Amino acid sequence: MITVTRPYFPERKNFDRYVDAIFQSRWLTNHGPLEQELTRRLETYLGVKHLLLVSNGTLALQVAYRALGINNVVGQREPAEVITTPFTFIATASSLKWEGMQPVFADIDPATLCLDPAQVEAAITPRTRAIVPVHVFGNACDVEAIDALGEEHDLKVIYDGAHAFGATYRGNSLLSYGDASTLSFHATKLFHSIEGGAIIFKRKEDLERARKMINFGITGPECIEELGINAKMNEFQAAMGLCVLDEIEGNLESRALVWHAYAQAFQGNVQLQARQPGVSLNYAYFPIILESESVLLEVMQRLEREGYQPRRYFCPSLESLAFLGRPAADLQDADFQQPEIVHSRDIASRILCLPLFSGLQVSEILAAVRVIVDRHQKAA
Ligand code: T4K
Repeated sequence: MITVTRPYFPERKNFDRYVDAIFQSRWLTNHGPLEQELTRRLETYLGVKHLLLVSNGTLALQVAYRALGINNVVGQREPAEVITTPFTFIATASSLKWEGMQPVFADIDPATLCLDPAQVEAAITPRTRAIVPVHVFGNACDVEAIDALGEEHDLKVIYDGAHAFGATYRGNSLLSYGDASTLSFHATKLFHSIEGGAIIFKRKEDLERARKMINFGITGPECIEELGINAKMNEFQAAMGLCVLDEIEGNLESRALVWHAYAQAFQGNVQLQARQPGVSLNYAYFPIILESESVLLEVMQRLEREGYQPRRYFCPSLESLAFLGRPAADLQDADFQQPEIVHSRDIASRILCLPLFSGLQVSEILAAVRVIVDRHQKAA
């Protein structure tokens, strides 16, 4: 079965070299030498400063919220509100709820699939503390408009850049916008460290606060300065990250071949995500948007018969999940109205991510392309 993704496995010999270094140093975790090397190399590769490695992309979000103080509302009875997108992986919104904040969903732009800044502005209330947009499938959000809203309304902006590894916007790293951006290095991502993640902070003082937080707030043998958690990356994760990074160019080239073959085959046939002008391609995902959910279900069934397992990233649209909603008592609050979500619901019902990973041969996707294009021509 050709699944939607397959983890990248680097050269075994290269991995063994890093593992030998771990056995020699006798250092396994807590800011070891490989974690430090990976930090430096990622800052250079991504063209960013103030990067902090953490144990996964969900903790990257949670630690970023805390380091920026958005969950900490003194003298306020209701939880802080944070505006985010309903069209994303569950972790973007569940991490907010988990940290005691209330996700408020604003609708997406139906072409780029990223948060619509006008909808964000309409959702701002006196209780709003932050905006958490997602560069979904590696596309850039409207970062200028969103950063301007953050400044104008004194809101922190944390971009969930889990899909945006290596993406640039107008020549600079897409991860350099907002107060912070987060990354996921999960095994299924184009760059991975088995599990892992990173936060890129705008300000050095936020990085330093977060660095303490991910090691229980400990700053010395008898010194615990503040509340913290364990979110450190260990040396085996860093070793995998280093050898995946050693081979990143070949990985990207291989993904690019498949990505462009899909793009060429579907151009003018099937609706594709509109790229934000100025954003580079990182070949992270290949989503297609079908005419309706029933067409999507039929296409999925036929693809499965041909040996493909695409995925409905991201379905359902998250505003539909009751456990992310406001507590019942709050619902009577006249101040609050969950903005109406139209586009995210619609897109979530008919979007499908096709198989895309390094090593997948263009010839292996042809049957999938045929199934989809045939179905489209039948419908037209
Ligand atoms: N924000 C956003 C926007 C995100 O997309 C994510 C994660 C996060 C935050 C949180 O970051 P992390 O805390 O995860 O670092 C996968 C990933 O688990 C998840 O990291 C990712 N987003 C999400 C988009 O995709 P699932 O539920 O689709 O994973 P799973 O296990 O079904 O794997 C997908 C396919 O990959 C399978 O069909 C087979 C293949 N696979 C997977 C694994 C783990 C393999 O062949 N081998 C493997 O070892 O969530």
